[in-house]
Amino acid sequence: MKIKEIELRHLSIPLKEPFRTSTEIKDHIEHVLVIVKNDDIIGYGESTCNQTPYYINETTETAWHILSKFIVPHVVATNIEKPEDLLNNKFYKAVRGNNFAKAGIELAIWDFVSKVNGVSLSKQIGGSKKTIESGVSIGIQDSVDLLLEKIEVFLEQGYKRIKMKIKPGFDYDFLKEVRKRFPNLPIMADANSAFNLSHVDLFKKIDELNLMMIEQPLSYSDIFDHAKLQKEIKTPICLDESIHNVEDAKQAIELGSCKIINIKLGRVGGIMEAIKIHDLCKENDIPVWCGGMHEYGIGRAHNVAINSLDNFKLPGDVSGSDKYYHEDIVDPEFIINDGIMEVPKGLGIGVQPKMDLIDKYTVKRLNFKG
Ligand code: OSB
Ligand code: MG
Repeated sequence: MKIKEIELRHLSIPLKEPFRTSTEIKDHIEHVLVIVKNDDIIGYGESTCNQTPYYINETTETAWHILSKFIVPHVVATNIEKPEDLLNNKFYKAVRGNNFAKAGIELAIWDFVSKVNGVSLSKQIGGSKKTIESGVSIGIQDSVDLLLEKIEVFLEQGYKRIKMKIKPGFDYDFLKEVRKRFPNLPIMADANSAFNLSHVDLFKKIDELNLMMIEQPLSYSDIFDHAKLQKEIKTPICLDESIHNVEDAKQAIELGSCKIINIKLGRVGGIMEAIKIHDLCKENDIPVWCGGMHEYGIGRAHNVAINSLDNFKLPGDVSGSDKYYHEDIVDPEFIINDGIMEVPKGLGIGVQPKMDLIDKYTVKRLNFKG
């Protein structure tokens, strides 16, 4: 299948509410859409790194730079029968790191190839689940009362697992109040690397609260110290920022750095690497779950598809479109019923991009023709 045209779009969409983590506060999300076309078929991908380098070193602008200068010009007009053909493209392969940029086009190719094959993306990648369990990630709030109020609202909407962001000073006391109010709720905490090994005693105290897991407590680049921390505490550690590929996952598992892994398609460079990590974790009895980057509907559709693999045993940060945006760029939007989301059955990503909304939120576009 010859690709005839690839289009890049830089979008900027306001969030319904600002989102605060240990590293930043965001009120809108900028992602790059990658649209791969021939005469009959269009594949859609989303580079989901955000506009700031405070979660990972990539940004929307670096993804744009890498895609527009080093990848897209060398992929347009090539033959792609399967995603491996992209991964074996020598220009694509030569780019080191920049996983979120590379994932943008990898995901578009997966959608494209599934549509060529006449199947859903979930089916194309070997997914077996028809529905997935959905959790919700809540940013840092100004007070315990506000946090409890937020949680109530999401529980009323049917979400069954709550993740709250933590940072030094917004940690044990807040978690304790949430646990007191909701004795049986599956609760997890995400530190986005805000702590270090001097905080071991704090984590031992957090052990009392029976959390499902604590996500990325230590440095964004660390695997070693997490192993030391995991030996000291009962709460399972889940790695997010430090896992970029299957080799990182292998080291983390062998060292005992975590008991759970968060897979984000962008962070690991796309679906192919995500499947490798999923399979390795399955062999090692490490459950995985799908993390989120405040995706628009296109990125969300890819998340739902990967979530349909069987070792995605824990609810992911794949919430309904209305948790994030006033209007999403796909039809239908993603919705949650009693904490459950359906895996689309249509071809490819299974949802239809709304070009009028995509135009409305586009700040920059570039077309490459073969
Ligand atoms: O650490 O999981 C994270 C959003 C942006 C960057 C990093 C993270 C997050 C979230 C949001 O937690 C999850 C979501 O998309 O709902
Ligand atoms: Mg995280």
